[in-house]
Amino acid sequence: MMILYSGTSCPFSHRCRIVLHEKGMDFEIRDVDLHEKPSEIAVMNPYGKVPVLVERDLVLYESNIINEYIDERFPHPQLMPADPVMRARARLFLFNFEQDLFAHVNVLEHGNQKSAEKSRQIIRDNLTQIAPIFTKQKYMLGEEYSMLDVAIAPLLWRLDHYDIKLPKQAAPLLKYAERIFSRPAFIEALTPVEKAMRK
Ligand SMILES: N[C@@H](CCC(=O)N[C@@H](CS)C(=O)NCC(=O)O)C(=O)O
Repeated sequence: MMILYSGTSCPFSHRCRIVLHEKGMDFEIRDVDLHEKPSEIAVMNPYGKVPVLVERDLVLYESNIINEYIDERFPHPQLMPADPVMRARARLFLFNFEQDLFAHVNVLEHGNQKSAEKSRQIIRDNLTQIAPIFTKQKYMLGEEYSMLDVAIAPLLWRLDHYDIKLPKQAAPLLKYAERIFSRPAFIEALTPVEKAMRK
C-alpha cells in the first residue's frame, strides 16, 4: 500500500492527496508536523520536505514526480495525456507552473513581508494572463480534467488565504476553480486545516 507523508496545510502535499483520492485505491496518509519534523523525513528526502511517497522499497519526493508515478501505477482515470506530444507539453506546463507560480507560493509560505507582496503581485498577474483560456475550455488542457488542473488547484484554493485578489478579467479562472473544487476527490482530499482556509 502507498503511504503519503503529507503536510496538513502544504500546497504540494495537497496535490498528491488529490491524485490519491482521484484514483480510488487504498492508501494511507501520515500527517507530518512541519514545526517538529520527524527525523525520518530527512532520511527519506535529502531536501527534508514533504510530500514523500513510500511504496514497499520505493521512496519518492517532489509532488509532480510522485503524482506521475501514481498516475502510471493506477492508470484510471488517466491524468497525464496518453499521446507523447501532449504528454511532453503537459510536462512543460508543469515546469512553467513551478517557475511562474509555485516559486512565488514558496515565498508566501516562508518569505518575509516585503518579498511576499512582490510574489502576490506576480501570481496575480500570471493567473490573470491565463484566465481567458477558460472562456473557451473547461480545463487547462481542454475538455478533460488532467494533472495540470491537479497541480494548480492548491494555489487556487489558497488565493484568499494568501491574500491574493484577482481583477475582474480573471472571472473565468475563478469559475474554472469552482469546477475543480466541486469534484468529489478534491473535497475528500482536503484536510481540516485546508477546509478552514475558505469560508
Ligand atoms: N518542490 C517540492 C516542494 C515541497 C515543499 O516545499 N514542502 C514544504 C511544505 S509545503 C516542506 O516540507 N517544508 C519543510 C522544510 O522546508 O523544512 C514539491 O513539489 O514537493
